[in-house]
Amino acid sequence: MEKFRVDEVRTWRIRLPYREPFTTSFGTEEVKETIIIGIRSGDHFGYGECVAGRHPMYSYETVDTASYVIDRYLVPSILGEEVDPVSFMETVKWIRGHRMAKATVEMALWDLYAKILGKPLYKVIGGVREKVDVGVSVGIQRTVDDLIKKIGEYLEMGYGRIKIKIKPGWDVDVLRRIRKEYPDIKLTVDANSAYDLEKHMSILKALDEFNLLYIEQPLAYSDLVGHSKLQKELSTPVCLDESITDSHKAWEALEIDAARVINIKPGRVGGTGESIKIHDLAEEHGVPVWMGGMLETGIGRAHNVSIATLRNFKFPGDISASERYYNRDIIREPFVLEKESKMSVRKSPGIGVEIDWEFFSTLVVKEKRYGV
Ligand code: OSB
Ligand code: MG
Repeated sequence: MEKFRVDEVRTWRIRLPYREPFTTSFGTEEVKETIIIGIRSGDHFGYGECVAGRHPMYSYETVDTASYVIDRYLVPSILGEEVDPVSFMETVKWIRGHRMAKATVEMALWDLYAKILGKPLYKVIGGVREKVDVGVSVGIQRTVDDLIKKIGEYLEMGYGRIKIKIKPGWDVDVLRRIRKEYPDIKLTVDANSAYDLEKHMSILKALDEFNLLYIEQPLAYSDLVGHSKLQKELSTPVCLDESITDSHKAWEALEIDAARVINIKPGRVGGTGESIKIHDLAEEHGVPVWMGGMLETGIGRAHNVSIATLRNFKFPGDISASERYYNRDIIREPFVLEKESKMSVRKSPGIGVEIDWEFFSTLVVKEKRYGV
């Protein structure tokens, strides 16, 4: 892999309200607060986006811890240095965890690397398709009627796979209603760790009757053995999301049959390189993967679409159109849903999107520049 010199790094903390609040079993988010990083080598810029939330609910990382790790450790490790995305991850291996912070930088380096080569990122990493299958993740609603209406709207727009967020008390009855209205749609559920193996086994077993593609992250993020035990009781595949923090965890889960499907979020696992490792490991175990989402802006979304072109991405991703998340995206050409519930990867170099700087500048709450 050809190395390049990092001449300048800029970070922007931005705040952008979601079109509507997004509720999961762990809480409600109303505003995207994130870090966009821009890394320059000569005339080329690569961009990355942090997926950490404002509060440590989905992960221990937050936008503040990521900001700290990026400023204190990651930027100094690349500034003025000859790097590539793989060597960067080697260099910062000694920093334990903080994979969302690392991914922010690593993914910007991939974008930059591909731009220097003058090739689209998906080609550089060996993607095999130009359009990826996508779906939509629907948050917990005020009432079941509201949820049914919301699902109806997304189906109307053309989304071919619906994922709903569940938690104890918002599960079996809700699914029964959905299946009554929509017996044949591709349907999945995501519990974000809301269930307990001992306490909720009967509810979890009852999920088997709804013909779900998989059940995402029912138990605690640290509980691989629990998921393996649960899988023995269920015919529906268990899918892991927040449990899979890196490729080693993926290997552990695969070895003990704790995950028959894996949700890969590059921003969660340390970036593109680690995502490819998990993708390959899962494939060796005969396990399909799909692209998760963290309500990203167009920058993170462009990375996710590029990576979802890899061979073993077999289920539709949580990659929806820009307008599903935001009234206005930070990129010039927002992502749109195409026919047959697909989304196109960009063909220009790198992740192939351009920031809409005029709009972007109105969202910036803090800006930093590091020069050589
Ligand atoms: O568990 O997949 C999740 C959003 C924030 C935090 C966790 C999750 C999600 C989603 C959103 O489900 C998926 C998307 O970006 O469309
Ligand atoms: Mg999830």
